[in-house]
Amino acid sequence: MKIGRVLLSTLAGVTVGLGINCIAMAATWDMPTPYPDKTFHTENIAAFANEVAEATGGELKINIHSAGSLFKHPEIKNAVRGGQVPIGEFFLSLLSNENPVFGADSQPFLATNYDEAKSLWEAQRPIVTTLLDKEGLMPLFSVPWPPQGLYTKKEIKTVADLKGIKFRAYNATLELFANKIGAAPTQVEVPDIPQAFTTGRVEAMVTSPSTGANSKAWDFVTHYTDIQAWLPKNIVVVSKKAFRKLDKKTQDVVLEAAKAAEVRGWEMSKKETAEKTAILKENGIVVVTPSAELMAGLKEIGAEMTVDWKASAGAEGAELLKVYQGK
Ligand code: PCA
Repeated sequence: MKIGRVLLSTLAGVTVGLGINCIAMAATWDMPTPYPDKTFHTENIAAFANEVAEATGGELKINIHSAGSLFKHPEIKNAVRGGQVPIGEFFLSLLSNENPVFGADSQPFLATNYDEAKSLWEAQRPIVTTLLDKEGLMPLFSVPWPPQGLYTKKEIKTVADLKGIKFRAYNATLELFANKIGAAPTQVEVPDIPQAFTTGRVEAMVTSPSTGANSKAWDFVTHYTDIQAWLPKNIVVVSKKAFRKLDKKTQDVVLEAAKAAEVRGWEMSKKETAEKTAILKENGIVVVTPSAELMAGLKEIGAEMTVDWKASAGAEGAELLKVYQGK
């Protein structure tokens, strides 16, 4: 026993010594992301990775594995949590089953433009940070998608026109929304959208002009109704364990680059809205301003969902709304 202790402390001494040397050693972080390379979120992350590599003189290299190529989208958060990868990106509201606060940005018509989305994120961020912290994760930055609109194969004038349509969903909240409008939802990841339409698994979707244009929606739908229903966000998180292994200087570089990525990402998102809506038009999609009747019907469903969300979101949800609505 005694010998064991002596050995251990010697070993500890050696480890400390090695640790000091390790600080200057280069690290490579594999980073799974869910969306294809030519997505502004992925491009923003590539710029973040470049900045980190440059500012650390190549000491920290971030290798991006886009489009769910390393881990499937629903597995990314747990891959970071479980230490399989140090960093990853995912759609924040996918965690709404863990806590409804994660899904606030997908509540229909709660925040429908960039200013509101910003206020919502400011209210949401401290709660999200605390919740993720308990799981050994730290948020680095979060960026919204452009306002979500409706893609269909015909003109939609009222909620009733959506009845029975096979509908693509990307989270539980959108699935519920689709059910409430009388549609039939199926979960489909972004890289699988074109195939889901061409094989008839789905006939309509709610997503951004960005994802619609990138998926070449004109190949399978005819109308885009600009309902601006919500601005859901992606989030980039790092495992605290991996972060702690970096020396202070490198940690600061990562945090600075993350701050810059959030600012740049929001700007990129705003620019996307007009640019990608124009591309939809250029390719023959009829871009429609929604009828008052359609909006009233959709908003009624949204209001109903927000009441239920509030009831399920407990003290944290109440706190979020108090801060958000107080702005
Ligand atoms: N694009 C992603 C999330 C929201 C968006 O605009 C998607 O359609 O899954």
